[in-house]
Amino acid sequence: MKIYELAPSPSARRVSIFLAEMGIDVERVSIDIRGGENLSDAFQAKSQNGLIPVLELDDGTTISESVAICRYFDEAYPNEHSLFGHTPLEKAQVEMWQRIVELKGLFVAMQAFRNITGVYKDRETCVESWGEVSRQRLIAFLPILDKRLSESAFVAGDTFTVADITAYVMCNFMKNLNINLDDSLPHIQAWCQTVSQRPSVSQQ
Ligand SMILES: N[C@@H](CCC(=O)N[C@@H](CS)C(=O)NCC(=O)O)C(=O)O
Repeated sequence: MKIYELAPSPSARRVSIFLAEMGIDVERVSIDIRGGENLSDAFQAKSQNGLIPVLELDDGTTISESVAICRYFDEAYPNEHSLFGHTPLEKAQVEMWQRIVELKGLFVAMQAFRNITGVYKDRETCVESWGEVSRQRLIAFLPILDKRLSESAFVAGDTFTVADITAYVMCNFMKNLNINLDDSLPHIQAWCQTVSQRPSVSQQ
């Protein structure tokens, strides 16, 4: 089994933190995405979306999309971590927050970065003004997350879940957009401090 990735990239980090939480070690193959290695025929044959990360199982089956990869490990390795929730209600709440943080936060941050910097202009049309709009949308989402974290210790409830991994990766990625967690976001600040001390995060 192997994971094709670029370790510091946000999507690869989501999987790495998840696997560290689970205590699972998987061989990694580094892909030079900025150099376009993911555009090669060899990589495209493995990846359903042309992006990293990709999990390749021993029988050659491949799985793209970071959350799908995390779900595979959660289901295939019976565990008590409940990173996707345990009860029907918890599972729904984790899914809800995971989707909210991804669609209003991390995905928007990635769009802002790609369009403002033009980092992938060799493969897509970049619109700087759309990047700026995305950056503002991300800033507008932060008070929503802060309010949520004033209500519960973690994003989806009382325990650390995959939704926290997505939110933490998003908060870390924001520095690439010159967005800081200022004092108007005290609950995100405190939660970030807590999450940053987890071995799955601090030891990578
Ligand atoms: N929704 C996907 C996003 C994957 C993604 O955007 N990967 C980026 C790195 S973070 C990538 O491969 N970029 C290379 C490219 O766009 O050509 C996931 O969660 O796996």
